Amino acid sequence: GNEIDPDRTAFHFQPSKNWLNDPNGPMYYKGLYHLFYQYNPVGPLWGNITWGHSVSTDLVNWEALDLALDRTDPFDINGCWSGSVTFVSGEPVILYTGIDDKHRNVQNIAFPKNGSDPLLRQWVKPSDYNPIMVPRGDIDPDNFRDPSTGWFGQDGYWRTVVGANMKGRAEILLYKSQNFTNWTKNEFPLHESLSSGMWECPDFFPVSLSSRDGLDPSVNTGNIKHVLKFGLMKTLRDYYLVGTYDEKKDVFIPDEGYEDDYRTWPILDYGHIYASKSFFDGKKNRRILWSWVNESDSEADDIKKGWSGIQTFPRAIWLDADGKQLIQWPIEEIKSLRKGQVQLRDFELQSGARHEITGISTSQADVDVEFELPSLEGAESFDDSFLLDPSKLCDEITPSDKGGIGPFGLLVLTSDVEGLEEHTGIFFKVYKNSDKYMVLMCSHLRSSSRREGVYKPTFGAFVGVDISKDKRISLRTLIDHSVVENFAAGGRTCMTLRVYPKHVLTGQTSGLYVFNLGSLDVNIKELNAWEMARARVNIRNDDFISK
Ligand code: DQQ
Repeated sequence: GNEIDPDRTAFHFQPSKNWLNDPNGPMYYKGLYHLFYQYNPVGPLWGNITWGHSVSTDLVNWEALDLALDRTDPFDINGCWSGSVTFVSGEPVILYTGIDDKHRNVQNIAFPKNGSDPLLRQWVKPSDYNPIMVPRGDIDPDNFRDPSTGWFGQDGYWRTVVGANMKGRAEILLYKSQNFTNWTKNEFPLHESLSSGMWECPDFFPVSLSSRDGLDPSVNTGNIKHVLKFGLMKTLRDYYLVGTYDEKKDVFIPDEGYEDDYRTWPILDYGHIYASKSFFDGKKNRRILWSWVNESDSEADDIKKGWSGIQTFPRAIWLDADGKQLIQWPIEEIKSLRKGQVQLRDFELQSGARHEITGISTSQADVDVEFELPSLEGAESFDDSFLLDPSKLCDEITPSDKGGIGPFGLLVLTSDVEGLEEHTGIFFKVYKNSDKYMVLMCSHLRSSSRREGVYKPTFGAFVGVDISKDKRISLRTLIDHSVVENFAAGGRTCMTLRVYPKHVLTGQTSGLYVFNLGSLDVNIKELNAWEMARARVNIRNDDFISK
């Protein structure tokens, strides 16, 4: 019979069926937001990669269009892989990676067939230009991909960067062009690394040091920095470096303290995302980030449900006033989905307490909580070896260990009040390391699901915040059936989780709790939780129904 698919999300972007991976070429054009994405049109596993395409007026509700790019030409016959959009004389142009008839990675260009169609339904890939970049010399033809959004220099040249493996060295290759169709590789890469293996999906953009506003990719004056963001194939995580772009030398110089050791680089999201892509939203002058969230259940499950992969809820991103950290925060449009609300104020969460948040349904929810500590005395210390591996420290925290400050936080997607057999914890613990107080953020997935074949790691991160100032730490959590996005300290540290509760299969509803297992009482300064409405996301008649 027809059964509601319990893992399907209500306000996250996903196609009506089949496989999705990287977000591609997001843009705002003539009153509409566009999102393209890596898409297998014939099945729920990776393969036959094309560009799916959807449009939206508010980044919340989406209408599905036909494929934007398909495998039709010798230069992309084996796949239309990731790429970006650049506005050239006001018109959007796509740069993307094609897997050609010789199975090489090449870069291609595509133009709107009809620029006056705001839906940009059809794209042309002129064979007199394509491919526009081919792997020559030391470039490994299997690892040369993902052209970035272009930017325009004072010298009248366009630039774009492409990730490449050069005999074991990761290079962010820089290409230049006067007309956007004929490209020449620069002698030097924008940046390179020996430590980290192939870099995928490079994203390079300016950020303001004095405002949360986003900047057009070509801005290179004023009180700004540049960010180079990328995915490492080796760890399947996205990292970013903050630094300066020297346009004359065409190189990116990371700020002081940089080492060529990926274990020391900030991670964009310490949970489960990859291949993120940002764009400048000219409508609201902000930079918006999309990230692919892969499934953590088994391939057999994906085949059964007929789909795999979602995008994070769009996040505004900007540089913190400290000039070091990127801040990510769900875009304000999310408020249009909020319905019932519950609130706690100055609520004492005593040592050992667990308190249920009732009055709203919590499998589709937006939760915002601020914890306040009476003191930082009694914070435990940890071994320095955990500094580079916070998830290991998180692994050592168990419910029976009555620590110093924390663990305190949220339990989400819990089953039955008695026993909470299924539950996912997102929590904090405050430590003292040398003379510094450090906030550890953890997420335990070990009890998130009783289903077989689900990947249930522990995630950990040190939150980039100085808690000694106001002794407060905040957590924003978006819960949407099988995804939980977490934003600590106003978006300084993010952790996205996939959770596959089994209890919902028997009609049980999920619970939400605040808890404190530390020996110190914690005050909930304020907690607001909203039930969320279902957005209209690529709906077709057979949607939300499986089997
Ligand atoms: N996914 C695409 C590639 C990219 C990778 C292929 C990252 O272009 O490097 O689907 O997830």
